Amino acid sequence: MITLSRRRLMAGGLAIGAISGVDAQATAANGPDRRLIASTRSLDVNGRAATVFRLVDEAGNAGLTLAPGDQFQVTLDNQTPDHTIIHWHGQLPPWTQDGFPWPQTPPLAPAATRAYDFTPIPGTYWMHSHQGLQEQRLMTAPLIVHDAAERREDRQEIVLMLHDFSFTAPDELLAGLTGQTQSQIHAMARLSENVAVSSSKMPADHQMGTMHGMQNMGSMGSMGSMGSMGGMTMDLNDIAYDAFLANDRTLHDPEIIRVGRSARVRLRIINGASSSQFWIDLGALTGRVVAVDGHKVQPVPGHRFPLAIAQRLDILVDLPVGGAFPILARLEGSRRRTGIILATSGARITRFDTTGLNKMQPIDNSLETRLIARAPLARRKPDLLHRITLGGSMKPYAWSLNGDYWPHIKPLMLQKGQRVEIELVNHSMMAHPIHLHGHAFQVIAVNGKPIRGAVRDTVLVTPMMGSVRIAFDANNPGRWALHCHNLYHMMTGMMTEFRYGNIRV
Ligand SMILES: [Cu+2]
Repeated sequence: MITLSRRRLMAGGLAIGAISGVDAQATAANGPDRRLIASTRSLDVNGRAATVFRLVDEAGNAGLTLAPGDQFQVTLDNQTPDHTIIHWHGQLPPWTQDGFPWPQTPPLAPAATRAYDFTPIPGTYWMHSHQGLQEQRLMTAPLIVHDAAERREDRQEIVLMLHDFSFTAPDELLAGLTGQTQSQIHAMARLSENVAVSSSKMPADHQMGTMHGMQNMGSMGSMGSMGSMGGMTMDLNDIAYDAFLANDRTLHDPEIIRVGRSARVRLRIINGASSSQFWIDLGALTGRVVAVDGHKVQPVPGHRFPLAIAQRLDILVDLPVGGAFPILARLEGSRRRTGIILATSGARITRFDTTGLNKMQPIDNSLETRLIARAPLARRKPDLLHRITLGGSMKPYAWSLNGDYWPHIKPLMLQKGQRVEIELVNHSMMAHPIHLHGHAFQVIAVNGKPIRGAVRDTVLVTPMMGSVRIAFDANNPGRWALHCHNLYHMMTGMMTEFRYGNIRV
């Protein structure tokens, strides 16, 4: 089904051409209408071919890059054999264009198209499927929205997208975690796409027993690795992946990006992994973090920064001399790594192993507590406070919010115009990157300590009673998901809904 926007109709013949798919190339050159194609492709990983998804623009480039002032006027064309729905992660569209499979916004059938039209916010964003486990099969891509000020900086822009990759089918990975059969997994995947059921009780066949909170400290899964924090162990890395990809390549055969001597670079780093968190390691270079999740912050200098699942970092780097400079993403709790190489002309490029010498610590909120928003929320007392407890365990493998498992949740209600605060408290042994759809929030406290932190869309809540408080203005009426962005946590229940009071469902 295609809805013609008023703008499209006014744009006349060329735009109509794009909608019927006749002349998309010419239209792209002449107007803001863009095509985004979801399809499959073959990807070579470690010398072995895998069939994965892709999201490309009309020129075949991954994702979308919008110029300053461009409207997000996009026709999504599903050329895959499966239903799909694409979420514009971090963007603030009307809820019916958010790309979440609510009953009112069902997934897109094979061979169908759907038109989108909203005003994007500038910065480093990304897009990914919100259908089943498609994200793990690389139905992900960058979504870069330029602003005029960044253009004037005249920096070389380098997008670095990270993935975790397995040759094993994602539903088998999930089955391996939960101990369920594939048909049970398929039933669970269907549940996750359905309407939230207003119930705080799990159905009998999903009863997980008393496994919330810290009672399960002794029964960790065998697949995961562990880190230690204050003498206690925490869970990391639920899945043993076959590879970690930086712009679709491993560190054995990395992307080498040519830069000028004393180049001025803006790295736009996107953690598009399904279940892996990294330390970004600039090696010999020093960078300045100037934006997180697309939102500007006061610059923070450094050479190693944590990056939770779904988060983004904009880092400015000025090369001091010529040479080859690896930009590494090092898996937390592991020696494994991926990355790209920046190289000036004639630089000797050494080979890098996909495992490093040192095992990395778990990522933490050490950067978060140093961030200061360039455009903070106005100071205001909250009208509404929701406390959300993060629970779950590796065995049995299931994750919850306030003890409820999606879709058996009670929507959290809010009203337009309210200042809302959410206190996220993590009772589990694992960190959770929590993402709120449709709103940019400010981090206002970490572990009980107030900060005037970053504005962003995904925040890490550290394990073992770690807490984060976020605030946002309820200015985008609709139904909105809040969930853990670890795909396997979301799929086993760690999702809920924020619903504005006047929305008909
Ligand atoms: Cu989680």
